[in-house]
Amino acid sequence: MLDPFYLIVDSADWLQRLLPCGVKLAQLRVKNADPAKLKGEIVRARDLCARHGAQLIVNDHWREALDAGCDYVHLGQEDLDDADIAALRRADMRIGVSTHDHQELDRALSLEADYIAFGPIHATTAKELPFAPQGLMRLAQWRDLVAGLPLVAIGGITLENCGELFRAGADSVAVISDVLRAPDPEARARAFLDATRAFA
Ligand code: TZP
Ligand code: MG
Repeated sequence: MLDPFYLIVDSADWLQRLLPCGVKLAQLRVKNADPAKLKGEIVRARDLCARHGAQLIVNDHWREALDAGCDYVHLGQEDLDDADIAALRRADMRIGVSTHDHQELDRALSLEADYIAFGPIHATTAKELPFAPQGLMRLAQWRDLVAGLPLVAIGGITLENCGELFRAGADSVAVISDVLRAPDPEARARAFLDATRAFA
């Protein structure tokens, strides 16, 4: 089962700051880094998470995650087009998959994803998406459709609105801006850990 608080960061520096707060589930989401820098970030993130007993999930870069001996990747639908799922499974890599509609969900279920991410629940500025906010009703529908698979809610999630997402069926809430753009990111991460513990 996934930890109920799923922090998404764009650098190992953020992990160095926020893992000591008690974060146990973190995604490294690096866009547009040069290959050498990317490799270094993944290795650093891997080691930091190992030191803090946290699960690292590497977004997009499944080849580099494999090379670094990581054990969890997050793939979007476009990543699935060229990912070598068989090679990932041979390496015991777990795979989380983003979904936004029924077709994407069917695809994720058919490749036996280890968790299903669903969003954007609310409006978000952290990613441009061709999907309107999905809302709580659709999240509850996803809960039924994914059955026993862990369900991660993402998009526009804040400390104030996260409780209703668990009540609608999310197992974990994935958050970028409400922590990383907070005036005190460490305090915000701790507050999320407190608020979500009840839903573990
Ligand atoms: N995928 C769907 S919404 C989103 C991603 C990566 C961005 C979530 O960021 P925020 O700042 O928590 O809305
Ligand atoms: Mg991707």
